Amino acid sequence: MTAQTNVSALYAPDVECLPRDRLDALQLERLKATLTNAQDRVPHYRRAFAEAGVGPGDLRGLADLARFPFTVKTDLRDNYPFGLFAVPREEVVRLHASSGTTGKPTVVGYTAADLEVWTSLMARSLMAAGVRPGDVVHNAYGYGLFTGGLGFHYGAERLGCTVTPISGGNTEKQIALMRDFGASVLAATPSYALNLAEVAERQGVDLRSSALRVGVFGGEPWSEAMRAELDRRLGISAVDSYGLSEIMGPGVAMECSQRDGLHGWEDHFLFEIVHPDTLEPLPVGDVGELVITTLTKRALPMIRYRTRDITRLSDEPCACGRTHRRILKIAGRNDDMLIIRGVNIYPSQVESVLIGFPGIEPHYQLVVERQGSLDHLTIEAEAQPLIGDAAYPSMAAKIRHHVKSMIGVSCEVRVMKPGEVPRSQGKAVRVKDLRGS
Ligand code: DLL
Repeated sequence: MTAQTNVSALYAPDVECLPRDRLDALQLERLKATLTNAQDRVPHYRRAFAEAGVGPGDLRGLADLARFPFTVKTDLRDNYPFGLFAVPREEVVRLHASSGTTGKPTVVGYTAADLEVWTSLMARSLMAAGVRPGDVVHNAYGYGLFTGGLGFHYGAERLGCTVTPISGGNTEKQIALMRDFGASVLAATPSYALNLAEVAERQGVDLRSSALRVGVFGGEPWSEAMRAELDRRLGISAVDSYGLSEIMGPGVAMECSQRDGLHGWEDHFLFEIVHPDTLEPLPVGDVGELVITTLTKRALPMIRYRTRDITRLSDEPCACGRTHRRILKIAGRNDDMLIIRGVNIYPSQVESVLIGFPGIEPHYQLVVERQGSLDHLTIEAEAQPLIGDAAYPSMAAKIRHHVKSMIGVSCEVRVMKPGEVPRSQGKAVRVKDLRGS
């Protein structure tokens, strides 16, 4: 790709290519305003800052942010529903929420100005991913309280695309509409994209020879092996998209067409990596927990929000010309990490082993049980349709061996019949945790 075509692919060239020192200066200015606003308008932050003995006046450089307290998911729950809002409820024009498996949902709010920023960041992100004005975007992210559907919807409209607001589910019908409308972009969780690929193949529809060109996938961890699988089965370039509702929704970070890490939009967010146990800030390049501070959010400013997502940052120059640091592919959430006989593993590592394994489909679940004082892992992996069940035991043994040698963990493997592993309609459930039952 020439420099010229790279430059023309930028949505906001001035900001996306801002030199590091100017990005730092912009962050510092916005951070000061955010901390002051949070202290003045949100009792929770006032209290937390006082307890830590810090205030906005202590911020001389970006490194001083480390003196401020973290915000965690329970802070949102404890202040349910609107207690962390920094504006009167009447100024909040949109609410979203994450369902949460236990207890109260996490509620987030947006002013009209917040929605404007979100929309333009989504348009910027889509452009970075290779989407162009005029594309037909099949948006299979869930619409509703989940931020995926509406986030992509408004961003794609802003960019000048034609959007099909299909949401998740009704998969057979989705294939027909993709074909009839000439969808060139698929926006979905990677697990639902796989479900769509499978249903299309079953219907005899070859999406590889359709107009489909780009897949914008996120909302859950997925491996490079899954990327290669989706590229191949859908005939697309699959690009990673990261975000979380507490910070905004999708549009926090997006891969460019280099597909080598996600540019985090540093004019609106400040990214840190901290040690997951000591919570000490780590230098760029080290692996740890991603912590995000919002720099422009009005309704719900977030100071040092602990995402629980494990990754690392890269400030290596990117061939696309964008200067915003990259967040490398997220291995998984701290909470999803399993410790099996002392070995830490994420579902996405198992995914990497299973995808491409002879006779196995890329559908899987991990079952965790307690046996005595130890956690025991069973991998449920699905056989391809033409494999007779007589072959299942030897396939299971081979997978077990592979998992042991690639990840270093001993587990049981159950080969399941075609269709037995539940298909994703949105975010896939990768772990069945039977330890509490
Ligand atoms: O999943 C927002 C989103 C929608 C992002 C659509 C991208 C596309 P939540 O429901 O609040 O928001 O879930 C956020 O999902 O902390 C990660 O653990 C995980 N996650 C999101 N994107 C990725 C990704 C949306 N690309 C939580 N890779 C985050 C790995 C991801 N994990």
